[in-house]
Amino acid sequence: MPPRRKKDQSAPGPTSPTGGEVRSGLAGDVHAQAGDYLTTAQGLRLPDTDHALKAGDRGPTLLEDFHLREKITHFDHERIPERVVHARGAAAHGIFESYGTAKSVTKAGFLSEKGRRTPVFARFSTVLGSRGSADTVRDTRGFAVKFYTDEGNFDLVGNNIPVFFIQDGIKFPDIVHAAKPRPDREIPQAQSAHDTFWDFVSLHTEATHHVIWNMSDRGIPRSFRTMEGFGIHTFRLVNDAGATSLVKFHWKPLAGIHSLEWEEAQIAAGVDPDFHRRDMADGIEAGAFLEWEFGIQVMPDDGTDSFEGIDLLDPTKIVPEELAPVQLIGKLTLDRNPTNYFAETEQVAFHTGNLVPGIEVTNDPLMQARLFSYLDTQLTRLGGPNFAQLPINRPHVPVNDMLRDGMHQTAVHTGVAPYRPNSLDDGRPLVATADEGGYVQTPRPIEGTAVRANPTSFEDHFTQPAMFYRSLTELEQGHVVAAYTFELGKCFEQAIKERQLEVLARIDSGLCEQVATGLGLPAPKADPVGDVTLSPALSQISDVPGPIAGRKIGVVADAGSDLAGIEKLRTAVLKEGATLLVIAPVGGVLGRGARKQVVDRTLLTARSIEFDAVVVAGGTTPTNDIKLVILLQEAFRHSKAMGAWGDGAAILAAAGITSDAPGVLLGDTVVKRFSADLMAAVGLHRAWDRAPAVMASAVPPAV
Ligand code: HDE
Repeated sequence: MPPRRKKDQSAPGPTSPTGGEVRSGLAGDVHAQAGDYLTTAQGLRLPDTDHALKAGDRGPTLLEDFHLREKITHFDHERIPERVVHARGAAAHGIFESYGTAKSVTKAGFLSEKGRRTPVFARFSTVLGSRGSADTVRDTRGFAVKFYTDEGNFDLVGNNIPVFFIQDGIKFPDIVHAAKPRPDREIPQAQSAHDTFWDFVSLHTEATHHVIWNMSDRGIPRSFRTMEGFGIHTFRLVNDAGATSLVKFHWKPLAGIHSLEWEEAQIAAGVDPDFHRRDMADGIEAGAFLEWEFGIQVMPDDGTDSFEGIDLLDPTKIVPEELAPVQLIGKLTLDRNPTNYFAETEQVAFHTGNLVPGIEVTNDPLMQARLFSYLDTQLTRLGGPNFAQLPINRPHVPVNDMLRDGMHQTAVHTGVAPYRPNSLDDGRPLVATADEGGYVQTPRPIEGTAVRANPTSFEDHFTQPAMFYRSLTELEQGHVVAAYTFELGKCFEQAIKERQLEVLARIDSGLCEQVATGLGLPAPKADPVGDVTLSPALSQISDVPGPIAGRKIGVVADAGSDLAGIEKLRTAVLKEGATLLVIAPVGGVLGRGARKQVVDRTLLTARSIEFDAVVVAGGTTPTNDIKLVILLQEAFRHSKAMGAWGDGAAILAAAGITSDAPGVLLGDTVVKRFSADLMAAVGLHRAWDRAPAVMASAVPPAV
């Protein structure tokens, strides 16, 4: 008898078309890994997969070994081309629940019906790096969501930055070639701190707005769960009565918007290149799901394609939230990890042209080019035109598309008349009117002369970057200055640095002067943008503590520590959906019985970047282990909440951390108050009052 296979532990999946339970949770892979015996791809049972067939045990390998050849040939072709951009990504399944509040503007059922739940798959990515690059590099993040609605798939393929580098899709290969590694040496990987990037963006100044967002804290998010998301382009929504509105889509993270410190991002890139994907996967596994509210800014569709002087077809412009508030229309919860990275995260194919009735496109020239690109790219990446049949890409509604044959056709189509009109298949498939769910574009007048040109309203490249910069707090502005100074400091060509300083001079003279000082160059004179109306919503620092679900608190301890105190703190932390990790000099278990504490990290395996707060337990024996000093000092330098109870304070003090610094909490014991203060401090993300002193040493002084 063969050994019994363990029952699959993954979440119960849907039922396959043939009625069987689908083991991986994806529809349609009923034949994968079925049966108990190892077989060839043809189903032949195999007696051995450890030895090739040889002429004698020392002899040459025989060509007739069809198992060896099949195994190696398949292995040789395991990789598919990675995405040209957004190659590095991680994804999760979830549910979108509609609040029903969008009913007045769209007839799309998944948005308009209160309480309707729609399955989704969301993939987050960096843009520049290859598949194996680090998560925490300074870059834009992709935020792509596939909604499997009951009217077909809708894909919102957005980013965590609300504007884009270019106004016209024809420039996309240029910006990507400039930002990718230099073609001669293929360096640097996954970053914009190099000559070709700054060469291009300093010449192509429509990139200025996107670049300043990249140089801000938005370029180094703390985690996927703390990122905002944006559809960027203006979409046209259509309601039941056929009335249209122009909208911009927003994702608002319930965990708040938080970013890394630049030094943290750099450390994480080496210490834990999987920092973001690990946070998402571990969080989901621990029940700390990722959550966003979905919102729309609604602008009248009055034929001008503009609003309050802002050209809504220009993807380098935002509509400030103070002018058009974000109205919340639903909630996204990511609550299930993929079962197989390749089958789901790698093979998912997003397409901006995957639309449903009630959601239409506009004439934004960037959006128009995307409508071509996403279908086209899958032909190479997924090896032919049948990628919509892959389980992760299949809509959850019946498909009857008259598309036939092609590479990797997996459907066994019936009927003889995949054409319309026909009589041989009884005239089927039928076409649907709008009332029957057919996607009927709202008629819109199109006229004009064929020209290669932008409207003049696209010409202002500096007002909104100035609005962005001046709406940030001083601390956030300091980060922007530091980022430009770092990136341009990594360039070799003097002319490129000087030209970019001229761009900065047109945004804001203070910004330009500080970066110039850091580079040791004279600040050019230019006419910067004059007074602008600020948009406070652009700053991500808040003085109201947010939820801490999914965050991590590290507690330094050893066998002599107050283990009962640790347990009390753990109980309080778990109640908020956060995690407590014990850090000790060596691994194993501290204490015994009810008070025992398992060591989660040793001083060798712990690094400050993993923790949102670091606390020293009372009773811990002082040590002069340099790794502990580095851990505490880094957490302090990165303005994280810190604390100690009892004589644990002496260990903090030995690392130069005393209670007079903001955000350092000391208590006699772990009483309720200590835990509550600690969690409120984590909810603020950082001890912001401590940050200026730390920044002062990192940023060139204002001139
Ligand atoms: Fe993309 N983009 N893009 N892009 N994009 C791709 O599609 C492209 C643009 C975005 O997780 C590719 O399947 C062109 C804007 C995300 O799988 C490719 C233009 C925005 C993802 C492509 C743009 C995005 C992609 C690469 C200019 C934000 C990852 C592989 C007209 C609103 C989706 C693929 C995922 C992926 C082309 C502009 C976001 C080559 C030509 C603007 C999040 O088709």
